[in-house]
Amino acid sequence: MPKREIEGDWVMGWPDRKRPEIAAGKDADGRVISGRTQILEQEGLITPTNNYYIVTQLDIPEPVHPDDWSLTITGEVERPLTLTIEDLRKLPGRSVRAVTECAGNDEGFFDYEKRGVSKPSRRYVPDFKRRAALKAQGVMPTNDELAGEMGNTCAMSGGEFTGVPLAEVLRRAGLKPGAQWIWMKGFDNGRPDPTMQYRSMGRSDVKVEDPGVINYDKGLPLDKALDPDTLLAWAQNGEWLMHVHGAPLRCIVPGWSGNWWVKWLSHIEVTREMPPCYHQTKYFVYGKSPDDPNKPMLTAMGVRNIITYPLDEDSPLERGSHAIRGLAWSGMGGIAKVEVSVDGGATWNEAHIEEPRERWLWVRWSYLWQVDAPGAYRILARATDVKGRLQPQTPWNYQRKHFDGIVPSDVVVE
Ligand SMILES: Nc1nc2c(c(=O)[nH]1)N[C@H]1C(S)=C(S)[C@@H](COP(=O)(O)O)O[C@H]1N2
Ligand SMILES: [Mo]
Repeated sequence: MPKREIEGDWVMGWPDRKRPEIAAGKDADGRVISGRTQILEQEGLITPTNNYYIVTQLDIPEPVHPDDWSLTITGEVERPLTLTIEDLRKLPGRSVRAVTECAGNDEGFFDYEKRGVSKPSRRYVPDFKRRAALKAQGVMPTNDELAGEMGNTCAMSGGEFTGVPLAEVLRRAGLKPGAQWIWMKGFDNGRPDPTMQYRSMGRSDVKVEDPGVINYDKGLPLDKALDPDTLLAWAQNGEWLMHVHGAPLRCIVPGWSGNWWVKWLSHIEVTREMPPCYHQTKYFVYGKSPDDPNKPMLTAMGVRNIITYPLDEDSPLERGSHAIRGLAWSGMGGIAKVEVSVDGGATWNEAHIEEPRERWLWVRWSYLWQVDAPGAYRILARATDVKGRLQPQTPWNYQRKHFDGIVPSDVVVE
């Protein structure tokens, strides 16, 4: 056999296959402040921590030594508590494997569906260096540039989180009758950058509210807070949380979009009314237009499903057999069925779903396609979750959150 060189990286002193890397945005000191995952390069279900996407709405706080940190629980509770990491680690814990997905992931596909703009590539990852340069010059990107700033399919990752159920901590504190909202507060602060919202809407001709300097916070409804899989987590993928992912402690809210997963948690206040969090009422909301008076907060994701192979740009394909592959997951836990069509939706075939089928993680699926005739093919895949929900669940909304539509792969076979 001819000996081939292994092209890629040196890992532990040995040549190794090329490994996917995070696309990182850095601050002026070279510290990573944002990141996007190369999910199409991922094998298996768990995204390695150093490839896990990173999104932050405000300024990343300076790290706090875990021994100098504690969590306070106040408000509508019988016994206000102050807990250290060691206190939390003495409680009955659990690990949960779940997809973290930014609410704006794949927002560009809304425009493809609604306005017939050309299909975005799932391989598109924004150029954070260009973004940093524009920001340094104080230049506002154009609407077109804004539309491309989120990237596609790269603000989602799958991880294993270890911590203690939030319900367990609330039980120790003792909820008073009438307690309805669990207000989770991060110790990061800053003034929301209006470009974030312009980017989300894909337009910059709307007045965006300026709340001044705020802390990042969200008010979790009691039901979801008491779900045993909603965690206060100090570890991810078998090691302590990294600072960029919210160390020493963050929330894990499986099935609900990333913005609920409050990082750098320092204070929980239990309230009767929904707390007035800026990101809950002004940013992570549905609504038909910026001045729609009805802007419900985002909660569970819909039914998500993406074809990872073949994509349009994998054309031309050779005649023969191809494993059509993808990932599917649901905001309400578990995928029941995935179907694939290779004739533009005229006929559907059930895909094979690979084990394990965990409720909050994605499943990998595949369908073996035998194609003998050259031509153009439209491949579609649709998922149904264990609650019987089909794609799509989420209608177009002005902030373009929670896209869960069916995106075809249009390929040519030669
Ligand atoms: N304290 C705090 N928590 C936060 C945020 C933030 O800005 N501050 N951003 C949220 C958003 S919008 C997302 S998508 C997730 C991203 O989590 P990750 O960076 O660990 O992937 O964190 C959420 N938690
Ligand atoms: Mo997000």
